[in-house]
Amino acid sequence: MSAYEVNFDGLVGLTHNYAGLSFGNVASTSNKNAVANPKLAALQGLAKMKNLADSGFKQGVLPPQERPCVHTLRTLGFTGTDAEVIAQAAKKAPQLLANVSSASSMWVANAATVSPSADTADGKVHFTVANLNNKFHRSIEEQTTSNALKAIFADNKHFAHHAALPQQMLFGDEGAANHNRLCRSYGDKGVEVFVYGRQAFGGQVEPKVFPARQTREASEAVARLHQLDESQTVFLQQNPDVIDQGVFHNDVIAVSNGPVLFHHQEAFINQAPVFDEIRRKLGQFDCEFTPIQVPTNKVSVQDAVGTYLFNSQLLTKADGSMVIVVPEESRKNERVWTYLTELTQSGGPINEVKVFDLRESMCNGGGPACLRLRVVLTEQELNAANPNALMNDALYGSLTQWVNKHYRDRLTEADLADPQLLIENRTALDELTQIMNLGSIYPFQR
Ligand code: SUG
Repeated sequence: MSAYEVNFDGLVGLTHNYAGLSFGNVASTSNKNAVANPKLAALQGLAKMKNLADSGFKQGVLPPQERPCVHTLRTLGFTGTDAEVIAQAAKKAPQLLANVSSASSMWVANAATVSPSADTADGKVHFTVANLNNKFHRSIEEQTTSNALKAIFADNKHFAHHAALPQQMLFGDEGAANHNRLCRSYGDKGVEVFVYGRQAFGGQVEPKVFPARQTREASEAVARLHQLDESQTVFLQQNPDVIDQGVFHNDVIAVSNGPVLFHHQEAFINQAPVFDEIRRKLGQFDCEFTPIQVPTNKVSVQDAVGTYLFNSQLLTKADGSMVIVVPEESRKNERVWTYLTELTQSGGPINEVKVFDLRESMCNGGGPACLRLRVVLTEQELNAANPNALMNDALYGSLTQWVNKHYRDRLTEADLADPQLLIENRTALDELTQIMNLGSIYPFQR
């Protein structure tokens, strides 16, 4: 059956700021205390969505979350009015206030893992919300993420929603950022490649400096929940040495599309036998596995982390060839740009580069691929999804107007203590749920 890959991008929230919350994510820690521009961040994201929609790709939007999350502060013992809760947290636990104020839900590659209906035993599209257990500021995203996904993919005839895995290190799950699907074309059965950073029950090698966020145990649980057949599932370990160099998710060093796996030479361990397994499993669907390996002598791991070459989107164009969507940082690095020029002229499947300025998100470690969640949908499934979450001229117009009306153009960590920020958030999000016809998805609306 024919199907589309719909990229749902996270809309950047009103509290986008640089609090240095993500140990192991070099951009996040090195930009701690920089001044953020939430309005620019949201407009940069919207410009990418609009450009890709205009180029003929199916594009969706996922809403931001209520921040600061007063609800979480209350569960941690802060009391009084909302303004009092924020004031107390700002005074007694400013780090906590920064955590519950992060706009990190914009990186929706971490929102959930999604398996298309072609792969699942019951023929439904399966979603498992990520628990994001490794970072407190991200672990509080799951409930609203679940509400938003259910508001967009509501029809249980087509869509199956699973709650996040237990909030425990053993089941550390970071969603689609560590999940790749290989297939001949989107509607065909494919092979789902789950990449993990550590095996909790395992004794395998682990990173020494930075945490491995995704466990094999979590990936296996998601594969079971999604009713994936073993003959269509592969588990591959990320190289712990690259995690220690700042590759905190697999999507910082590899990206897939159709039969192509574009990856760095050092991305995985035990690569050869697992690639053979992928080749064999794809073979059953008449699909030829097409890895494109980037050698270290052309692009170092450091270049990959600094430019987000692999945090790119690979999109299939109408004629079957692919475009690679990279951030401006990839153009600025001579080695990476030379590589990209060679790649697109090599006669291989990728023959065009698109460059976007996503600087505000990049400074927190979020490139083009972090900002999007891939959802493969048949025509029928697409028709069943909430149309107000699909990008077009009208939605782009309403959302840019909405951003210009509500967002600040300057935000520092000190500003998070301003009780007005919460009011601005709630006013804006209330309006957004109407624009996108989402119903009541936020704690303040329930
Ligand atoms: O989880 N940064 C995010 C970036 C996520 C990128 N996602 C993917 N690669 N798929 C993270 O580390 C930084 C927040 C701060 O420091 O203020 C942050 O959460």
